Amino acid sequence: MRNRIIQVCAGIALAVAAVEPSCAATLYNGWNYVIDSQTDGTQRTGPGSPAPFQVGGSDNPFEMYGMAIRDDGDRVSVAFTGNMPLGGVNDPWGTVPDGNTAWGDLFFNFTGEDFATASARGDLAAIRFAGNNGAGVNQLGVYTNVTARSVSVQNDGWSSVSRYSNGVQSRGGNPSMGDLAMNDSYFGDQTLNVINSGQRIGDIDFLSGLELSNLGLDFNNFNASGRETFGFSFEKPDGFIGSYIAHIIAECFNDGIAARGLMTLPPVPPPPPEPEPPSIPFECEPTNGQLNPVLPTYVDAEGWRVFENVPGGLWYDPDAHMGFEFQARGGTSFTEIEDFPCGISANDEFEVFVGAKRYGNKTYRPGESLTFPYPVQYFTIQFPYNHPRRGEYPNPFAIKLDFPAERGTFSYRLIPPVPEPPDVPEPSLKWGLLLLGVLVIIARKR
Ligand SMILES: [Ca+2]
Ligand SMILES: [Ca+2]
Ligand SMILES: [Ca+2]
Repeated sequence: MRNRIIQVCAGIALAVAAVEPSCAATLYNGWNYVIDSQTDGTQRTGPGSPAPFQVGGSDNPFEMYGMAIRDDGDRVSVAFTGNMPLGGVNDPWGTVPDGNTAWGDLFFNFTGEDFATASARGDLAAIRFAGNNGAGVNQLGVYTNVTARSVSVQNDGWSSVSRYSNGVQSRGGNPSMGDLAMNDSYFGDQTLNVINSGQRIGDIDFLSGLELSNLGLDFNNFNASGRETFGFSFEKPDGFIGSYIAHIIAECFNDGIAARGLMTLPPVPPPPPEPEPPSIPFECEPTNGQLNPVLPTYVDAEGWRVFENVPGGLWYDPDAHMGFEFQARGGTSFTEIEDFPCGISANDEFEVFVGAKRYGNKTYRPGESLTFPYPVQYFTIQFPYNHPRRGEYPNPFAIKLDFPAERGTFSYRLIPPVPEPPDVPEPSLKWGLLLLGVLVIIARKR
């Protein structure tokens, strides 16, 4: 989903109610975008007091359009778009003492407290990227333990949030803080907009237009590209974990934008996979008993190969197949499979079923034995029909069995084939043909 829009903005903010945020933050190509109202930047249009001003307009240098934040785990990138250059706006009316209205500082608040509370406690983080604003610190960079202050009034700006908001609405504009409503209690009514104090902990690196583009930045996707787009990145500080509110406000409080977001810990690389133990082919040698088993006394009309009154503890010889069923006769029962044949089934593995239940929940191999918990009258042994080693190991299938008494009588036969779809011969006919085939093979063997 990271390359797709998670939540599409409902156009630009014109149709949105005056105090509503214009658009919830939207993840697109790895950036979390927040799109601001395009009619809430205010600009003085002449000298004098009260100041004549306009709201919005593509020629309005204070209009902010959007902000985007990218979290790459160990690094954070931020981009802005709007009409305000990185160097700020020179004052043509002689009302700003330093002659320039600059960008404020970008604040991050991970505390869950409102902005003024977190500021009073010195719990904010901030990024100083505009060196000409009136912050209480000088160097550009990443700051923690930050308190904030307002420089709005000395930059010919608004003295409170409500005055600004009322001013915008009085000119038909839509005041917005992006993800937050303009009247959100997070801001209260103060115009805090630059760092007052803080501890510098790291640098920022400005990103060129090409670098931003290579990182996937695309404000055009939201119809929100201003005349100026710029950005920077910085190493993520330790405290940048969890949900946050980030916001930027111009020195004059003529526009601002806030984002709600979430930052995560850098992903921990998964441990390297354990090397698979090498697959060792099972090795065994057919026993004398398997190679020279007891042969059936006779084959009855239903295909049962009958062993009549044979001693227990010997090998008995069925043919290799996908499975055999064993039926005790004349009061005999089976107590134990004493051994399994070698070189018959795939990887020499056999499954034993008593009724429909697989016995022991395992497969058995040559050299293993199986003692039934009580003597059984009937069981089946099943193994893969397409045995890859059948050709290489032309050993006869035989099975070593024991009975409760010294001698017993039993029979075995091939497990009847699974019924076929209706476009083949009827199962009874097919079974008859197979039985005939088995008998012919037996006749040839003898
Ligand atoms: Ca704006
Ligand atoms: Ca200034
Ligand atoms: Ca705004």
